[in-house]
Amino acid sequence: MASGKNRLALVIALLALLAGALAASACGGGSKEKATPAATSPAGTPKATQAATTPEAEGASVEIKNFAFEPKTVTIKVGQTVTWTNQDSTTHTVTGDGGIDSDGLSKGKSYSKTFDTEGAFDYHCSPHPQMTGQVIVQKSGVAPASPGN
Ligand SMILES: [Cu+2]
Repeated sequence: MASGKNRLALVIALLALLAGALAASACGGGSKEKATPAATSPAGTPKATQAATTPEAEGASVEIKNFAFEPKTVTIKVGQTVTWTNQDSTTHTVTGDGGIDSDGLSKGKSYSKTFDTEGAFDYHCSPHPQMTGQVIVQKSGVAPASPGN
């Protein structure tokens, strides 16, 4: 059976030819294997841990309402600001220690004071001395460097 053997040889030859052609076309494409190692550097860590708290941006608010300061006592840090707002129809003042000294506040008016010294500062309303309050200023842990001091 020489014909069968010949056919087998022909098939093999054809397959070899095909494989050769495929290999040639693949290599001809110039597809070089890129073995460049990816340089993974950990230097790109995001700096999201920076302190976003600025003491100057915070403080306290006090309402003057029904002949009283509400809240009666506020606690802030050095460098922070207290703002009083009069809700009464009667004119009140904010007068006291530590430079607390407002003009007469008619309804809706407000007075702000920034405290740069730690301590407890009592205040009252001039026309109504029974109205009292207190601002407690605590030392700030991260006081910004002020060359003036
Ligand atoms: Cu008053």
